[in-house]
Amino acid sequence: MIILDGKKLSDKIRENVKKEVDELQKSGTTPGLAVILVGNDPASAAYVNMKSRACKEAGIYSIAHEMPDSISQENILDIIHMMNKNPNIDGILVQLPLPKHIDTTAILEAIDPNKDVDGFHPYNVGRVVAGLDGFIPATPYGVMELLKEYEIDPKGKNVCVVGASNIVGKPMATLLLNANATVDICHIYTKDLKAHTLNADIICVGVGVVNLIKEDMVKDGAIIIDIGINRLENGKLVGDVDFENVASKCSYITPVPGGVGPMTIAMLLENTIKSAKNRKQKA
Ligand code: BQF
Repeated sequence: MIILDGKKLSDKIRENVKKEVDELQKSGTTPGLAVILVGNDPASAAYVNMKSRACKEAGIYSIAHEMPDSISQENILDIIHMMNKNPNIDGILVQLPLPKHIDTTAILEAIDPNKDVDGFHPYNVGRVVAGLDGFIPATPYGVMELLKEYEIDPKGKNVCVVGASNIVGKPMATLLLNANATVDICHIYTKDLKAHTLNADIICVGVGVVNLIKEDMVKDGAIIIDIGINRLENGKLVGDVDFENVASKCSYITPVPGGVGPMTIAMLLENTIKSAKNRKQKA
């Protein structure tokens, strides 16, 4: 069993991003990221901090717009319109989830697709589905880079994606399909999850259920990608896979923490400099 070390690869990618930022800066372009955080969910605040810190380390200019839960949709849209117009901002990211009184789709659709570094705007979703160049959502993008680093080619493999969110599951399935895998997408209404996971050469799971994937659901030698993030009562961070019992059965597995999570941050930085390069090219 080999650990897919996302921390190690993310460090490598972030070093490379830093070098590219240096190059951009020498030619007069400083990449910029705007992060919008609504409300006071501690997990969301922690993710935003992580992203801001990563930007700073890489030499990317970042500004966090923090606003109370009570903010109106119009006020959020105003900030987005401002950031759309701001020539120093290459990427705009709205930390999800948003409060219930906010229409998330309306917010995501307000972001200029050329600054949509999270890749959640329908324009980029469509481009990625069509196999065209566009912003790829950071988490599934990170998984694909992790597979590439360990020379795992999804082509012709049976992949089971568990979870069908717009942020993780659907784009994950899309990227794997584009890489010529045969993809099952499972979700809460799936009748026999185990039948799907047992058939899989690669399982990608991200639903937020502790120990959802147990050893009897995994084929010998399978590759396990754990995208789940759960905080236990004792403060410990775990994924959706019963790591202790599953690890010995599989050929490769991602740990939590230190697997897919750090890759998410690294790919956000990649998307931000991709946008900055596009801006430079247009100038
Ligand atoms: C690690 C996220 C659920 C809902 C909204 C490193 C992160 C996590 C773990 C991180 C996540 C999860 C992010 C580790 C960003 C990934 O060492 O294992 C980094 O910061 N993430 C987010 O922005 O929104 C979420 C999960």
